[in-house]
Amino acid sequence: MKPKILFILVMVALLALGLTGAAWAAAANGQNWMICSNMQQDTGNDWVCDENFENIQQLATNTAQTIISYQDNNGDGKNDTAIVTVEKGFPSYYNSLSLTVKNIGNIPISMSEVVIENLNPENLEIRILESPQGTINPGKRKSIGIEFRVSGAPGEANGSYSFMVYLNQIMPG
Ligand SMILES: [Ca+2]
Repeated sequence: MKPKILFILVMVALLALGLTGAAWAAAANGQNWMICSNMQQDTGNDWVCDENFENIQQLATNTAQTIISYQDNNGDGKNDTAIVTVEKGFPSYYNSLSLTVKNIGNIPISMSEVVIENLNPENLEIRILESPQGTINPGKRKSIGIEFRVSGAPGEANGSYSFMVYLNQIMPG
């Protein structure tokens, strides 16, 4: 066999080994939690509040809505990220939602792992309603409460604003 052909064969074999190793590592490092479901307060007429979530009240009109969708970023068939988007959000619009997260691993998950990534920090005030000391035990579900408000001066144009919620912990299930 010519050295060049042998070299190519060895490289192909090494590449195949590398790919198998990568696939195995991905399976072994599957996430140990998943996002199952959600509920939200705005199911029709809008809610509003003042700054710092004071004076929450419902309007008699329906302008804005909140869309909650999920992503499976590591492709393991389990949703790991929720994307929350307010459409036609106007200053003072308020909504409260809960995401149900299930621990599918074998160790407790700390609520301090929950991450909220605000994609429009100039237009969204967000707060999580759970204590970071809480935990989700293996096999159990827990609702994560989150509320948010569209900030800005009254009369400012309606906009589309988003944030993402995920857990900062991916480890063997
Ligand atoms: Ca609405």
